[in-house]
Amino acid sequence: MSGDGTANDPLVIRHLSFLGGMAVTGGWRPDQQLPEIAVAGRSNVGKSSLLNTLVRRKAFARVSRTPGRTQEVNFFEVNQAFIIVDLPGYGFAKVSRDKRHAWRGLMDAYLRNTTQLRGVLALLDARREPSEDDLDMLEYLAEMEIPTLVAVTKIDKLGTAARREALAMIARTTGLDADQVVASSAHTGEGRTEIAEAVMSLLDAPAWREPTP
Ligand SMILES: Nc1nc2c(ncn2[C@@H]2O[C@H](COP(=O)(O)OP(=O)(O)O)[C@@H](O)[C@H]2O)c(=O)[nH]1
Ligand SMILES: [Mg+2]
Repeated sequence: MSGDGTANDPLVIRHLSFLGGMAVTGGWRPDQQLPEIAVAGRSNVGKSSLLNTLVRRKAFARVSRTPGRTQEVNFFEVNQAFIIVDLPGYGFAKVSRDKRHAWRGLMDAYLRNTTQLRGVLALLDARREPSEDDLDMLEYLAEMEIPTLVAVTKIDKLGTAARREALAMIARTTGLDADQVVASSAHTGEGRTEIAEAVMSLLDAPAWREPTP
């Protein structure tokens, strides 16, 4: 069951709007004082696709044909109740070293400016061994003590045996328990219900930190 009906859907979408993007560090962020969930992962991991699955729209967040280009933090309001923060993808091989480190800067800028963050959905690609950037991101989130849910994307690309191996490899490399990692697919909708449930419970948690002056 991938949760296609809305009867047991933990996240029924009634209203969606794109609020805007923050392109430069210290830049704009929305006025809305709504709880936020941020989504992070390397460029091309399937972040936009998973966001679309989560909000049940085909093309709400743009699925990119030119990976590594957008270096923006984008804000989407859901049901006038919370905000999904689409963080820039990192680790695209063809961008310069400077740009590779821009992720950290944007993440820091976002964190400095939010008092609303409840948690991060961190994505890893099922077909790849977690990169140094992936591990850096997870370590960074752990150091900052930000509640984090890890989801593995594109699981539909693997057969039963490969899937088991991939999930074990990812658990081993990241040091996470296998049951802390949600297998997901934007194509089949697998994992959508579990991720939506986790998002809803993160939203109920207290803010990750008090505002800094
Ligand atoms: N098979 C499969 N392909 C996917 C999935 N999610 C994303 N993709 C493909 O991966 C590429 C990058 O997706 P996108 O959502 O733009 O990744 P982003 O750069 O992380 O936002 C696109 O060609 C998608 O069609 C998935 O769950 N299964
Ligand atoms: Mg994207």
